[in-house]
Amino acid sequence: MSVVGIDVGFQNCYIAVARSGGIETIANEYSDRCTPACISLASKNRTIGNAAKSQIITNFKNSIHGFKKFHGRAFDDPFVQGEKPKLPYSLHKLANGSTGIKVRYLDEDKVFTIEQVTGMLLTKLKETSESALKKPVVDCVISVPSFFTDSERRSMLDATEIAGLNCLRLISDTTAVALAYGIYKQDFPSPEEKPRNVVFVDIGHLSYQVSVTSFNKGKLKVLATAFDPYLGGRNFDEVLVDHFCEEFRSRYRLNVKENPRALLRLYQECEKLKKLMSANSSDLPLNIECFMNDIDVSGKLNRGQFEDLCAQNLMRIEAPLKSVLEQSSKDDIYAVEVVGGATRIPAIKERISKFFCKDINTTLNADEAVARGCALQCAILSPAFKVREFSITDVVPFPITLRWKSSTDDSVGECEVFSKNHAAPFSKVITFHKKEPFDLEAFYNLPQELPFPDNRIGRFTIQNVVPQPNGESSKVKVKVRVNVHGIFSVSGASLIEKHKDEAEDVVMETEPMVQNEYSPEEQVREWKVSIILDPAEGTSAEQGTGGNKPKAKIKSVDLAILSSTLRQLDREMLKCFVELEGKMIVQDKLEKERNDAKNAVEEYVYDFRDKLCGAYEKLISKDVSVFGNLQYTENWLYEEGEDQGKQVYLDKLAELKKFGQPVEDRHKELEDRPRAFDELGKKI
Ligand code: ATP
Ligand code: K
Ligand code: MG
Repeated sequence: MSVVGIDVGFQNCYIAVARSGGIETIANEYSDRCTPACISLASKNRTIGNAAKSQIITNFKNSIHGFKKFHGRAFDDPFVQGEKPKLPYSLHKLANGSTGIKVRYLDEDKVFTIEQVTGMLLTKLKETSESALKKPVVDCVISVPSFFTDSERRSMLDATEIAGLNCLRLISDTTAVALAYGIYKQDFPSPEEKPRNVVFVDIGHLSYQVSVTSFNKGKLKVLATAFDPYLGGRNFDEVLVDHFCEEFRSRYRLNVKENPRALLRLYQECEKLKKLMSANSSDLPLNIECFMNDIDVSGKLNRGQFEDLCAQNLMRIEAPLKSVLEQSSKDDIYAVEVVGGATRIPAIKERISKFFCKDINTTLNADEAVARGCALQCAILSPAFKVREFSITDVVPFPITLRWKSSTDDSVGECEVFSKNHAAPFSKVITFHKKEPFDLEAFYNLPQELPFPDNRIGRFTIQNVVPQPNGESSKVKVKVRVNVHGIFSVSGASLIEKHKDEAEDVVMETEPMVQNEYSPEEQVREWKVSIILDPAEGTSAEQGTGGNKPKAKIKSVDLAILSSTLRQLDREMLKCFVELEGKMIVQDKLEKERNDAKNAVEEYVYDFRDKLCGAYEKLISKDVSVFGNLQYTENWLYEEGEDQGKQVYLDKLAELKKFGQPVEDRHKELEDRPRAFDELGKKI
């Protein structure tokens, strides 16, 4: 069984795998540990990762990048609408209102769902892992921003399914980092002692995330998270792009924003300049040849000027740091660890350091820590791998409330089932008194805190509820859960058949769920909260311990639940996407084989001709048909041989070899002869 962790970044993806020696970040076929989150579609195939990134400018309408945040979002979503004019490719409103991406692929206009697009990227990452591990990869752990809502997380899981992956856990970026930080440390306080609190900061290309996490020996507990979902390296690129657009307008009379290709080039050059500025404070040049209308452009900037231009962005660093400290009410911060590419900007580091009045640590690999944490989590969850015992408790980032209609009057009952920063994963049981099937509506109850415009989670219908034989309401126990992926669900319901002598109360019991599905040690806490809650008569609460009432005479019947969640991808559709992805994989493979066959012909022609002017020169007189044959084939490759099936190239190569092989054989014979004499000489 494979153990793989994947950091799917807005810009950059990393893969880490567990091998017998430990966790290792792996490189792709370009010997690059970073695989760009980029897919380029063409008339015969798709390219994904590094090769796609190099086509962003040449094939700009069909090269998809910067798509991670479209997961789970409607086309009409303000964020999606805000991105639309900035994108070189087209977005498309899907029948269910979701965001699709429209491209030209296989000479047809095609619309892909966001799950399909990320599915393509994951296919590539899966293949990279498989070639590193030399075995099939199915199980994995994938990171998502801590502030991803249910709809975004479910969409991400669907993408993993399309790629044929089995995601054991969606883990928050900052939690993965905390795990990578903590698992090897031996000097944490023991479980009874005061924990050690560490702040983790991850600033990537799009987003900024912070967490406060407490560590004791063998465990970590996330206390709080905060974020600015739209502050990352990209904002700093944008500032530079705007600056140079303005400069080029006045100096060269160029309207860069009207030319998508030029704009993309400017983005790339500005990003390079930004990175250079992290290491140099002197004036740095920006030169682009043949930028627009055959004009070469140039400009320069230094770090001081850059920081002035970015003042607005830099001001946004403080708020999430403040928020996370307030939420966790911690002032004894042991260390501040930063990761993510954008934390290399000196001004950002300074701001963070100043806020905490302490030096910040960069002990973790800024690019790879998230992927490594994911791989560690995968190793912990995998029964095939032995790792140090380590328990991970995450938080519910946004409070979740259930709402239901009273069965007796028009009133509506509501109960916050998960408060902000509640431990997760976690299950609770709520008990209702009902005579008929009923609906539970789940939603995020602090919409103003939600970085998502729709606060609905879903509707869950508890089916087959019937009254007691005597006509009274039945007791219905409903289990609600935030699972290992951070996704809420009504995961079970049962009808309790009452007996005369049973006490008549309605309770909401809380029970910690099995946290680590493969290590059952780590479970039950002694305490139990019981909240007495009667939907018909309002809500009252009572907290206590225990709750070990005798339950001998109770019989429970499982009830079916009908769930419909926000922008849920239809299961039939998903199956269809899995199949489509499979077809595209085959198509890419065939196209690669065809190209390889063509390249082999080309290579043979060039190689042989070189040798004819060198090593083979003496073997063949110039007039021999060999030259003609090579010339003919070369021309053919540019004309009708340009676009043929694989077999045509294989045949062509065989044909070439028919006359080439005798020449090669003769050459080899001549080469071997003096060598044989030499060896004979040595023996004598
Ligand atoms: P996200 O976490 O938002 O999904 P990501 O994980 O893809 O995005 P990272 O790979 O952590 O993002 O960081 C990429 C960002 O870091 C880019 O904006 C990149 O330009 C920036 N970056 C990388 N190196 C440097 C550097 N030396 N100086 C300044 N910025 C840098
Ligand atoms: K990344
Ligand atoms: Mg990231």
